[in-house]
Amino acid sequence: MILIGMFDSPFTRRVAISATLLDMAFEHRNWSVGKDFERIREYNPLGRVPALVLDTGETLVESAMILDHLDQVAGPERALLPAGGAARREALQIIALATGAADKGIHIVIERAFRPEEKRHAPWTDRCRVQVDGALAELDRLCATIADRKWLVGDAMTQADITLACYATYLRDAVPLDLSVYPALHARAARCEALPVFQQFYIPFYTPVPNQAQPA
Ligand SMILES: N[C@@H](CCC(=O)N[C@@H](CS)C(=O)NCC(=O)O)C(=O)O
Repeated sequence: MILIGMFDSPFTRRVAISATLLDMAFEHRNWSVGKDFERIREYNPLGRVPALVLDTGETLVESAMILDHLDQVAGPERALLPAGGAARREALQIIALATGAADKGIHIVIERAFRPEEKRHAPWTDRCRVQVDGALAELDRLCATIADRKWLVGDAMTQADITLACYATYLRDAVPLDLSVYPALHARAARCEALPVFQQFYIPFYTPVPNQAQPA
């Protein structure tokens, strides 16, 4: 398999961490959505990352669909998303809120990276910020209610833990925002980020610059 995208993308990062936890090896193409846009479009017509090229030659896009494929290959015993019932519903609810926060955070980042200053619209980014804060406050409340539990859902790490940590770290680095405002969420994300597999796929955030080289 070949995973396309830089690890400062929280979507690419959660795929890399999940594949590694599932013992699935992959080659990596460290391509930027800025300078490598055309190259990425050859694999994903949306020009976004991650894209995962399978050994069959098929290319999967959208991190949720890629993760679904990895779980299918891993089988129900090892899958990172619980198979059903309350555990699956709870994990998906956490993933949904975290995904919404990451998407709104990306709008803020894109406004800054791709629009000239005189064309930026503060009421839009302010609204996004309210939405990010709303989702993180709810996730913090959820984390506070289960602060004594090692993992968010059940007795083992699930996709909810991986996604929450990757997206919270992205928001901290890229928006940027102060996660200590959400202490229970912050503590939980920090515990995941301290694990070797999270560190293996961490790089600091670089604002994408269209058609320009990224720092090494
Ligand atoms: N919902 C998508 C989001 C992917 C996404 O927005 N990736 C960003 C990088 S963090 C990207 O490719 N941005 C470039 C663009 O949208 O032009 C997923 O989960 O894969």
